[in-house]
Amino acid sequence: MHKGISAIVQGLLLAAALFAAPARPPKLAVFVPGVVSGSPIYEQLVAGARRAAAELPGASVKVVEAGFNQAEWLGKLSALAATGEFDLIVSSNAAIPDLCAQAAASFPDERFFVADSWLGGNKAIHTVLYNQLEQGYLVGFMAGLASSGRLPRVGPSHKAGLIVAQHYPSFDKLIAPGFERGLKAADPKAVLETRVLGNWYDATKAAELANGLFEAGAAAILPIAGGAGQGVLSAAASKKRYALWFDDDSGYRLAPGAVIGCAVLAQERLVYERVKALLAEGSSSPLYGKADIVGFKGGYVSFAQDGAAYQGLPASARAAMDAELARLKSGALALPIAGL
Ligand code: RBF
Repeated sequence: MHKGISAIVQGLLLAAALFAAPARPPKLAVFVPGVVSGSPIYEQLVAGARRAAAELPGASVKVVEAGFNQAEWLGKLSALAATGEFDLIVSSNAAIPDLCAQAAASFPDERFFVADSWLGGNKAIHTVLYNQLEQGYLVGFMAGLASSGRLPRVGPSHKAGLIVAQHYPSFDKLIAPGFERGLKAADPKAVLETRVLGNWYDATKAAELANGLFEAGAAAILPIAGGAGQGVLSAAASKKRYALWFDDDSGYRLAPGAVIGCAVLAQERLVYERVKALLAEGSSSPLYGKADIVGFKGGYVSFAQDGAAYQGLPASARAAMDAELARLKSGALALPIAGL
């Protein structure tokens, strides 16, 4: 009897405590593997996290720029998890889920969302991969219009280039193969040359590599090099050739006339949506452990057609691109991926 009463009293006290406990406002950390400025994919990462937080009363966002020394990333990520302060650590790129898995082994209560990456089966981590086979294809096709001589600045050269900061899974398995497929769809004779820069910030060296490729005949080049990509845009402008741009449509404004295509990721929207869902569902959200893929179909990968340079291209070239986009939309052109 005595025992029974005390159990009831304890139960009531617990219920009262749970009921009265104010929900602590969520705390978010954004781990930027690099620096934000100059990398549209990271600018969108931060903007998406901030938009989600702005809609949750009292929520805060701490942004940590981990810099370009990748050897320091695990230590910096673990230090963030070790504070135990953050409901969720948000990040982006193919190298990050492995580091999260290591940090989660030491700090099992921490939760992670990593965009632009692929890892399933870890209950502390949710990842979403973009279909970058589609993204690469879209600007590769524009490069092929240039290399086949259908655009004003250059005759048929049947050459195009990629300048990448470093090799990594989503570049090697999706972006580069997608670009090459698009290139050859528009210009079956085209040859693709790839140059590796060695870092994500040296715009001067990127311009030198681009100049070399342009001198060897490349009609158009796509940089995948973060802030260093600006060097490729200035080389294209000064050589009167073409460049493509990735992740947002800022290329059209950064090098007017030279950038003829921007393949856009809706990273801001994705991060906003997933962060909101994860914070609402809490640490046992069924999204943790899941690896999703998003792409052209949901509007997460697209081709920006509103740039002045794109609008100024010959109508026949724009019609060819329109037809390609229509094929992708209808499913006549399918570029499925199964992960990384
Ligand atoms: N993309 C950037 O725009 N800026 C960067 O600093 C950057 N650093 C990266 C570092 C690593 C280790 C990896 C794997 C990717 C990096 N990316 C960076 C590429 C990014 O994840 C994405 O592939 C490209 O932005 C193309 O969508």
